[in-house]
Amino acid sequence: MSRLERIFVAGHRGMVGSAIARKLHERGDTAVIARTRSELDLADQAQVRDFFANEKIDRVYLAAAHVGGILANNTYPAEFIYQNIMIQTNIIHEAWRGGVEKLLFLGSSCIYPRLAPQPLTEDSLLTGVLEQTNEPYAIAKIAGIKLCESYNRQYGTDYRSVMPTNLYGIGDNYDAERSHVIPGLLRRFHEAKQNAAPEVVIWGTGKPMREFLYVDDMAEACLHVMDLSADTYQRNTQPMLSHINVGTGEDLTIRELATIIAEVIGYRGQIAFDSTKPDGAPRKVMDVSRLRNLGWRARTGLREGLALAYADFLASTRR
Ligand code: GFB
Repeated sequence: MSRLERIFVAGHRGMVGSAIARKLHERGDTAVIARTRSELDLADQAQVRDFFANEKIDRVYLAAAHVGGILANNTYPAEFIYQNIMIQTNIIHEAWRGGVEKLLFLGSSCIYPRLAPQPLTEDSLLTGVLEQTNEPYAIAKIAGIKLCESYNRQYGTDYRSVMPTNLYGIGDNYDAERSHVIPGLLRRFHEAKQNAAPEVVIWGTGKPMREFLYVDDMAEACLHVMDLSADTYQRNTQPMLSHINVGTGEDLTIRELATIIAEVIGYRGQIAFDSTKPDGAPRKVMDVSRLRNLGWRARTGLREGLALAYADFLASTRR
């Protein structure tokens, strides 16, 4: 019997990593390798080196990252740049040393300039100034893309990068302060409904526009991109442009999002805005034509995804 491919999912306890691991388990034709933080500290180069030297890994999904919403990014910039640069550099370098030929690095739409033309195309990378609230995180993610490109150029590896739009879904972080807008608002509207509060306060002006992708769709996109042949992938990217956008291609205002979340939860009070909190980028909708040309498109509609996310939030309060 031939040996099963050994796939390392870095970050398998995070929202995206756990969704990727679920999909790989469902397929059942590979051996999924995962380590908790206490078993393997990804910020520790020696530990990561030993891991790749011993485990004979064939492919890596690099979904481990230090993530958070706009306020967390703005408040703890050192954590965001340090943790992410350490984790991704250790994994990419030691994967290469350990002979891993294929790796998929997960980035973010915040790599693109704050005022780049919309929808955001892959080639707008490094054409302008970044959004201030998450510049350190974005710089780390840009470095990750450039690590992959550089190892491909110099060492002939096949390391690819996917840039997701804002993600949400099962396994999200529902912390009131550190979370992204969807998990943050699910909690706030839920608590307001429970307490019969007359209004819910949303951060910022409500005018920024965002695109949202359900995490299971993201995981499917990751497997799809990883599995493309090198020929197909390179034909649709360029040697100097190794990253590819993942999203729905559709966005809405934060005000509209809040209204839908209120409906999903069944909250009937008022929605107010706290403009002392940052808005962040005015808009960041993805051009997803490259990924569509490669045969993938998102399946989960926003209302459907929000209902699933709300069910997960309710389950998380019981965990
Ligand atoms: O989701 P979020 O933190 O991500 O915020 P970003 C999106 C928008 O929602 C911002 C507003 O305009 C926020 O001001 N917002 C309203 C809220 N109420 C809330 C709330 O209760 N919580 C949160 N978090 N936002 C992040 C980056 O930016 O996007 C990360 O900081 C990452 O680095 C992520 O790239 C995808 O889209 O503004």
